[in-house]
Amino acid sequence: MSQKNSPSYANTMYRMEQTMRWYGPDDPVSLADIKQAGCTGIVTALHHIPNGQVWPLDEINKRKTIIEKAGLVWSVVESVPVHEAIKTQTAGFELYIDNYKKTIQNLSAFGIKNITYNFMPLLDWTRTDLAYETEDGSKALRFEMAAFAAFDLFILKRTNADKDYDAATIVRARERFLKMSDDEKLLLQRNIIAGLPGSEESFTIEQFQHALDTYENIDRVKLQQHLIYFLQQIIPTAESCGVVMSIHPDDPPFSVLGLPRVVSNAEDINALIRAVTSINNGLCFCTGSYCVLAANDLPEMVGIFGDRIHFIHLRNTTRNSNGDFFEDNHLEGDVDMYAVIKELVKIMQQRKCSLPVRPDHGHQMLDDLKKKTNPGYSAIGRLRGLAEIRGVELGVLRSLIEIENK
Ligand code: DNO
Repeated sequence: MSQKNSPSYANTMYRMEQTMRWYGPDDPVSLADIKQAGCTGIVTALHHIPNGQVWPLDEINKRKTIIEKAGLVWSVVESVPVHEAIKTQTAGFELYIDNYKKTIQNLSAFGIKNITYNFMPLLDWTRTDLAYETEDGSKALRFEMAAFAAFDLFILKRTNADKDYDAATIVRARERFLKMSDDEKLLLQRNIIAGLPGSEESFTIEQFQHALDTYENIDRVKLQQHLIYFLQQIIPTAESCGVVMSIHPDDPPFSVLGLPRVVSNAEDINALIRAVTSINNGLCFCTGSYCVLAANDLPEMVGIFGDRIHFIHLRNTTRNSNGDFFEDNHLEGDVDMYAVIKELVKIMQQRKCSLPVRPDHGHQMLDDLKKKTNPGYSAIGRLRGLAEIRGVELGVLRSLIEIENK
């Protein structure tokens, strides 16, 4: 913003802390690239530490030092994964909770105070297609219900899977499956269960069938109880170290493969807040995930839960009546991004703080189409998304200032 055009008080307003996810030293997108995109913060995790183990102080320090040498800060941890035993409350879960607390303390010792996690059974985020060609030739991530049901019914062959789909979806799934080549079936299977970037679990079909059995007796109510128990244990530790915990919503926000979901809408969030009222029990507000449920009113949710939104993923999705959705350009799709950003800007002024925001995913486009990229995490698509978001934020801020001064 040029000095001449910007009123000086605009500089006193709180703005988004611009961040990007970085998968560590092997990420094809470098810290220097992220800096050039205009970010000041990094969102990362120690993906090499096995799920459930304490993150050692020296490993945290090593990662933090690399980030700071590049002139950036480690703003958010995404994610400290929650061990499956904690979700199912099976053998060893108390020990894994203790380990989780120690990891919170260790991160806090280095001034890293914002931790994201999710409580999705077995799979983290799920898509059927990682290279869906959009109108302009760029590639997006997509969830196609018929392909997903085809996997469930005819590849995984899950018991009673047919009860989870309506008749029309089953017909579409069968047609879809019959037209798939063996390679396409394998790719679909890999997309769904072999783990997308950031997922800490990866399964073969046999392993997955076995893993599904661990949820045989766990319904929505039980999973919610387990999440609340986990929060009751870890939030006092987070509070005593000044760490905020941000839960990522279910992606997609509905039951998949018969697995229960507990963080999909405002009602789910309210249940967590009622049980553990501390503000450290917070949210990662992921617009692209919540938006897939048409009933979720995102700007309203920001207004209601604004005091406990500690981290924001801005991403857009376009859905249709078959239950499909694809990740659209950041300012196109079903998320009213202007309205969401406007609410966030207001919340930041009320709370007198900047909140870390990352452009969540982006299309694979331009030069990145020729490169090997982490699906959703190529540089140029995210750069485009961030630039658009930042432009909307500036417009909102300036118009709020003008209204105030009229
Ligand atoms: C996908 C991400 C998720 C997210 C985790 C948080 O791109 O939004 O993998 O990091 O669910 O624990």
